[in-house]
Amino acid sequence: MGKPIEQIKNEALKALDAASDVEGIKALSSHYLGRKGLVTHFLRNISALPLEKRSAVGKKANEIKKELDKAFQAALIQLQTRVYPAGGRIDVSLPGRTATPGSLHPITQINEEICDIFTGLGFDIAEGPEVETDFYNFEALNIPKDHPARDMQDTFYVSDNIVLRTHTSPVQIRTMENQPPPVRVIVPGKVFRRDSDLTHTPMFHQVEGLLVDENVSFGDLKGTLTTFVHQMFDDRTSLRFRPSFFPFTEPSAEVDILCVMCRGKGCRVCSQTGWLEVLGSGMVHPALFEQVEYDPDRYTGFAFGMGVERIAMLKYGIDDIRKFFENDFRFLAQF
Ligand code: 2NM
Repeated sequence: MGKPIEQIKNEALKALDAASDVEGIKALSSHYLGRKGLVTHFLRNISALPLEKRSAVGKKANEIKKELDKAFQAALIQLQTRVYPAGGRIDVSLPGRTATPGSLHPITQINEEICDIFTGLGFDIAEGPEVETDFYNFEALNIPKDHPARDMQDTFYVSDNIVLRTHTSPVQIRTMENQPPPVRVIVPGKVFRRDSDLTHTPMFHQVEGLLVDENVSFGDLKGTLTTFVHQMFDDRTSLRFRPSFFPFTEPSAEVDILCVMCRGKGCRVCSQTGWLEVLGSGMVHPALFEQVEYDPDRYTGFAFGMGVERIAMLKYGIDDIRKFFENDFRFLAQF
């Protein structure tokens, strides 16, 4: 008959204690409970016992078989639980879930491209508050009390004297207050105007620039913006400086570029004119220098401003500005 069943059980439990991996436990289970296992063998040989012993020994052996089976199962589960602390069992044969890589928002990309071009020309980047005082947003910029831009219809007022900035120019004023010339900065950031249609959203992004030094001329303005346009689009893109008016610059000019769609032939995008307006610019008004205590007889400067969404729309051929802010991945994933 071989070893008594109690001894087989004790040996099995001792071996199980020493087993440290799934393979080891499965081997033990097979060694004791498998088709040719010791317990199985013992049960099969019960018929060789004297009749009066068979029932009790058989009952005991069956109990031990169950007990060992439970112990092996429990050991396996415990081991698997220890390896995967989340508690679940992991099917390592399942394919992995692919992580979809994100990408920068197209406005962020174009904003960075614009900033890279100007930092390459030696400009520093300046930033400032999006909630401004009436003084920095309007007064210091020579924008008179009755100017239409100051109307409640056009500007978000937080209170009588506090507004959401309508341009990033207040940061240029703050920069000049904080340092003497020479100044060479660009100011990217969010701005807010009460306007909403195919080409306007109540929040949009601007990059404005300011350069102040001795002997700065309109020629420096033209050269700087020409270099910018040639790098942003390509160097076959001609520029046209068209006289205009801004309270903070004199003289002022709108900058048009040759239509990027039709190259001047005339199309829907350029309203058959062959030209696209992309920048405002001018020589800084002496009243602003007085305001920040720069000597207007010694210093001159130029300034300019552009809308990042507008540049992005022209560069990518997008006809509705609102697409940038709907957060539709099918749109955003294209850039
Ligand atoms: C524009 C157009 C023309 C401008 C002026 C200033 C400064 F420095 F004087 F405050 N910053 N930006 C400016 C001039 C902005 O945007 C269409």
